[in-house]
Amino acid sequence: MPPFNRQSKLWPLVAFVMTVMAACLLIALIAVSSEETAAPVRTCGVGKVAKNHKSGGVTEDIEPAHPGPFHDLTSRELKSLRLFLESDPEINATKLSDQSLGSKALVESYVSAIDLYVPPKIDVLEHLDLDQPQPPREALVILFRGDKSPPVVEERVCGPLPDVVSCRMLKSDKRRNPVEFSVRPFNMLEFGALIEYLLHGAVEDKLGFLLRDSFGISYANCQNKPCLDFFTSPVATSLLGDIRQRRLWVWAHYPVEFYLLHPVDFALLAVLDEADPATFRVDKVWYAGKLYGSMGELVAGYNSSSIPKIKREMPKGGEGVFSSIHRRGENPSASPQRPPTLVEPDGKRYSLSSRQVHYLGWQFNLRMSSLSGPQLFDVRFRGDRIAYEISLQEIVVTYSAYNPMHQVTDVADSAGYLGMMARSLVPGADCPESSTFISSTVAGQLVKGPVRFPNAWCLFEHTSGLPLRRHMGYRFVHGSFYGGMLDSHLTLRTILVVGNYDYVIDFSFHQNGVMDVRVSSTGFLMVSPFNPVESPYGYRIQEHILGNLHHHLFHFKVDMDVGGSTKNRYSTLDIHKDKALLTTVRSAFDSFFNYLSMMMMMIIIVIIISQLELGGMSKQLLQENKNNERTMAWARHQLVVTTHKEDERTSSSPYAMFDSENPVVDFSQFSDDNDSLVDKDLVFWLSMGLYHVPRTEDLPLTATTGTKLSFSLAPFNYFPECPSMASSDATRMDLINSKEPKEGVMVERYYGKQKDTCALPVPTYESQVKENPDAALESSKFLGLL
Ligand SMILES: [Cu+2]
Repeated sequence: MPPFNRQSKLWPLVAFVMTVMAACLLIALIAVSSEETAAPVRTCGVGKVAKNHKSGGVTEDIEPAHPGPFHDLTSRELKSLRLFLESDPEINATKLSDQSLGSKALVESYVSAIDLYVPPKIDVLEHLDLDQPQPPREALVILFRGDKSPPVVEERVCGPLPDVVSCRMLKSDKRRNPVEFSVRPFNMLEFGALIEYLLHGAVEDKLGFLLRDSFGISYANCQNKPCLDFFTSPVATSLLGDIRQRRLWVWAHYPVEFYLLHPVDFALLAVLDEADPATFRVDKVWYAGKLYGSMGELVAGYNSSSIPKIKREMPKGGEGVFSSIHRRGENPSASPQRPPTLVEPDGKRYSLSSRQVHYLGWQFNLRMSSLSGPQLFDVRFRGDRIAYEISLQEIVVTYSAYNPMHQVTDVADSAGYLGMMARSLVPGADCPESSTFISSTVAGQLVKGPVRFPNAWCLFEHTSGLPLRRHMGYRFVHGSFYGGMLDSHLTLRTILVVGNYDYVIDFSFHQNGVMDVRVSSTGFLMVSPFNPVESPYGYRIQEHILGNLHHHLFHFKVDMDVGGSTKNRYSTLDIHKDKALLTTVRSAFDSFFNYLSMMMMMIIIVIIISQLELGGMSKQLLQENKNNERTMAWARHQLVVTTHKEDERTSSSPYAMFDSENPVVDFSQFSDDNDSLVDKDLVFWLSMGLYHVPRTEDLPLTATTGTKLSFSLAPFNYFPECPSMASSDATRMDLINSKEPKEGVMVERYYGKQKDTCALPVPTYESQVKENPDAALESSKFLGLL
């Protein structure tokens, strides 16, 4: 067969193979080009961002050039104020670059804290409601005047911001100014001096050998190992009988995570009456369950072996110790999976701009008071103002114990400047990853210039998984139908870390016009060294420690302006077996709402009506007007109603930790004038509390389950029907044909039939932390502000 013929017979085969290859190439080409042109899957929560939402749902960190009346002080304002304070000859604040811990620390003029001084309400309302110019912005400055004789604490109002021209002394009928130096808030300057002069000085000199003998460790000379840690319990001036005295119990703890769960049975009572740290001295000493009049007395007894002694070894730290919070134990999940997460399939339904939030009919302004923590202003629903101000006032914990340190421990946490304790909320742990994180900017003694804490707040929309409302009509005779919706709502959260405890504070806004304020407690317990004599005061929860019974108390201010009106009435609805009696409360004395006795009463704020629901009842057990109780007079009642007064801005002060001999703010005076409450601008002062009996399950951390306290503001005959009826979140079901039920059911989703998908956002927190570790944990910079 000639080659030609063979080739001619091969041609059809070659042609076929070529055709197949060409077809394959074409298909591949089409596939590649369609991959290039197909729309990528949208990331959940991104893409359809609500109007004015400038942050893209990650962080809100823009400081406006012209901040509104409630906006926190901006970096620019803080910087220019600082310069004024340093250059003003009367104030002469120590320059930031000159600041040091130790010897000079307390004898100069120090800026302890700076906060926005919110303008008077009347001026703000004229601005908001009557289009008047915005009142000038001013700052409240707390100055430690160690340079004065006698040293004092001054509160000054400085303004106008940003170009300050004067700092006047704050004048108020309800609080004195200046304030005794002895009742000043805690501060790192003092702690630095305490360490230098007492712990590393006199205590190490006299008791170093005893501490090493007894506990294997002392406060100093620890040979490159950690030394004893310390914690302080203030002794209130009412217990001392002299407001000029300042005493701290300084307890010793092993330096093991977490140190407060490792107390050793040793403490000293430090005398810090004078500003000059060279005068600091030790008064009494507690050792092995006994109190000694001086360090010398203890040493003499120890050397002669005439007193009980202790012999303990330093506990091994690391992941295995009971007090660490590394994961441990058998994982109930054989193969770990991620927990459920939140997605916002169509983007965010809220917006945030210049600290003002809008969400499905709600509107409010948020701010973080450096001194007292979270505050909301001008809270509105459907355009109507409900409250002018909702703010945390104070957090108190009172302890009981046999040992003198815990016995006197009645902690008023605003001495730690509550707002400065809100930092570093963690996405996916403290807040949903979909949250918008909001920064706070604060200034203090030990930092050069304003400090920005990036994640001081988080804002997120979520569902509790609970229906807000629903009904399923099953029966033909009454009609078969269904209507309901999940309770999707917006929550603004901050977490205040006050020493050992972490307080989670949530403000939630529901679609039916109800707003909740909730406090949950978590964190570490503060415990005592175990001793059988402590048994009436708590339970032994580990070999060496006893968890002391204590009482958490929280105080809130709610300045209600229902329907935008500053003329409100307060009524109670007394519920009997067969009737409910509405009573208008006419005076402040009559407004005292006490624990337990009136459980069946509702509180109603009349004119255009709103309802206040109280939760978290617990009676303050301290004896009235005795010892520390005087400084927390707000805790005597669950509710007190007064009329709005600029002189009664806060129910507590940063001095409350020490000032019970003569409280700087005495809340009991707020109702002394027994104001008429009829058609007046009413302020509701609410206290909530929780007894905490520590148990082994509080180790290593107290959980938030069972520790939540809350109050709600709800419309009451305000709207003709439930406002959530307008929500497109609802689902309705009907029979397709009510006469022929077998034809089936029709499901209506009011938000439409959307079938698109979105992809989970890629977590970015780890890379943010890599970029700026100090945003999460202090790692390269000291950000201590106190
Ligand atoms: Cu507790």
